This record gives sequence, C-alpha cells and structure tokens, in this order.
Amino acid sequence: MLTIYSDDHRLHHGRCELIDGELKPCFEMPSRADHVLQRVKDRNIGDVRGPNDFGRAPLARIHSPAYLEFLESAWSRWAADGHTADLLPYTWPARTLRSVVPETLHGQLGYYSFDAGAPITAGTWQAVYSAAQVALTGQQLISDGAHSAFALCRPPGHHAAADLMGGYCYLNNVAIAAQAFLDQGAKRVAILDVDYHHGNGTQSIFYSRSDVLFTSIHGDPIFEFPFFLGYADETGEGAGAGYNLNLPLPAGSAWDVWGAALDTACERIAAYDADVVLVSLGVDTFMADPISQFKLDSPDYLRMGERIARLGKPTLFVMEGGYAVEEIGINAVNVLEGFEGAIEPVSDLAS
Ligand code: OKP
Ligand code: ZN
Repeated sequence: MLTIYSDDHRLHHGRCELIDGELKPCFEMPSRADHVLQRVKDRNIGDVRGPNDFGRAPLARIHSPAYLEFLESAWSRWAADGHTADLLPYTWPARTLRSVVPETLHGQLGYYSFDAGAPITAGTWQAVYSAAQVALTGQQLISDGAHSAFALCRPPGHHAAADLMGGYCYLNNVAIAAQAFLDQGAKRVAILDVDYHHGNGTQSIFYSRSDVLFTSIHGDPIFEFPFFLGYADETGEGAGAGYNLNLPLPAGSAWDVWGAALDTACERIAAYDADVVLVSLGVDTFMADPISQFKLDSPDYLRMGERIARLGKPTLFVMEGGYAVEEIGINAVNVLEGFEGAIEPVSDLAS
C-alpha cells in the first residue's frame, strides 16, 4: 500500500491547550506523524510519496469561501498586530447570542470555531492545506485503480465542519476526499470513522445527503468530547435520512464490544454497496491513549484492518487522532497490515 506524506505538517505546532484548568503542551504534536511514518518504513508496507497539488477548488467543495479565506489570513492579521503567541478563540456565538460575523479577528475566530482546541500558528494554513492535498492524492491513486492507499494526514480533520474548526481540526481531509470521489463519478461513498472521538464535522457535512454514508464508533458523547453530537438517534435528515450511523460506546470498551460495533458498521456499509470506503483512522482507541477511555490493544488493530478488508472495497485510509505517541505508529500500521493480509503480526515496541 502506498503512503502519501508531506513534511509540511511540521509547520503546525501549537504550543498549548487547556487541560483541567492548566495550559499543557498540545497532545496533537508533530512527532505523531514522525512515528507513523517511521513505522510505515520499518514494516516496509510500500513506498512513501509526496502529495500533488490540486489547488483550493476541492477544498471549496466542502468548506465555505469565507472560512477558507479566514483560515488562510488569520495568522498574518494577528502577526500584523505584533503578536507571536498562538491565536486561540475565547468567545463563541452560543445560545442567546447572535451568529453575526464580526469584523474583528477575535470575533471571527469565535465565529469560525466550536472550541479552543485548534490554535492557529504561523504555519497552520500551509500545514492544513498540504494535509488536504495528501488526502486528495490518496483519492487520486484509488481513482486511478489502486485498491488502497494511506493518507498520512496531520493535523487531523474529522471535527472540522463546513465553516468551523475545533478539536485539533481545520480542514476536513476525509470529507474533501469523499467529495472528490463523487465529483469524479462515484455514486455512493462510505465513511467509517474509527477514531475514539465522534467525527462531528464529517457528520454535519453529509447529514442531509444519501451519496455519503457516515458511520462512526466512538466514546459516547454523554461523557466524551465533542459532547454535542454523536448520539445514536442522529440518523440523518431529509434526503440523508438513514445514511448516518452512530455507535457510541461506554468508557472502558475493549475489543469484544468495539469489534461487535465494527461488525455492525461494516454490515451497514456492505448493505449500502459503496463504490469506495474512506476510513477516518484514529488510533486513540488504544488502552494507553492519554486523552481517551477505550481499551484496544495493539493486536486488535490487525483485526480491525482484516474486518475492513472483508468489505472488499477500494479503501482510502486517512489519518486522524492517536496521542500515545510511542505506539501510534504500531497501531496505525497494524490496521494497514491487517487490511493487506498481515505480513507478520506485531504488538510491541521491541519487535
Ligand atoms: C481530536 B481527534 C482532553 C480534551 C480533549 C479535544 C480532543 C480532540 C480530539 N481533556 N479535547 O478526534 O483525535
Ligand atoms: Zn480522536
């Protein structure tokens, strides 16, 4: 399987996030991608190549022009005022307030975000632009006949909506790639989001459409971020009624429960008869993940890949979360190796 990767992800390196009342170093850090890339090479799963540049048009199929313009220019507006610290929002148009688009940078920052978890740094736009191109290059490879590809995107994307950033996400890489498949003639695209967190951005983008089936297995929003979306009764609306499947699970869920949910999601995808499957591949379901509460172990990721392979569909894997930095490479690449029929199961750092 080919891996698509760009060094540009390094240009995005937020300094801190608010955790339990304290500013701590961002969990979403550049070394995450380094570990995955290293593991791809160590396991020899296939060549690594850089992205092509498809420009802004495919991004604008998912995100609003005003949001893209805001993301691209926010840092220079901030720096022009002499600032050097990360740009972080602090006020949002929540209930009782109006959803006006203010003139000021901080007003717009609140308007275009849903939390304070997506800092804008000097290199954020270039990094997120390149991550979207990485996903689009994987999409093109599959369009051209590859059975699978791995888009090693960073930062992740599944929390980003049409005009909202949040949860470490800015551009919705998997949604951009899904739309590109449709724009090139696919009729039905399925997204399987296995990240620990609900992919609220992806769900919202496709919620009223039947040409994209969104399925997600995640920590129940009754206790877990993003709290305000991801419940089982969200099944789609209008033309999209029946094309959204949320499988929220309790804290502490291990492979017995998680694997059963995967079967359910895969059965729905099989019934949909998708032309192509896109996997939002977060590995923050791992037992040692510092911000998550599921209990998957490294060998479980091999089984995950095997089950996805049994769908028998062209499959684009798009990297999302995973914050146990030492193990993120093992776990992500185990999914790919499981998918490809597993060269040799591996479950620990020493091997
Ligand atoms: C992004 B992705 C922990 C706060 C976590 C945001 C999590 C974003 C996850 N106390 N806040 O889905 O992996
Ligand atoms: Zn996550």
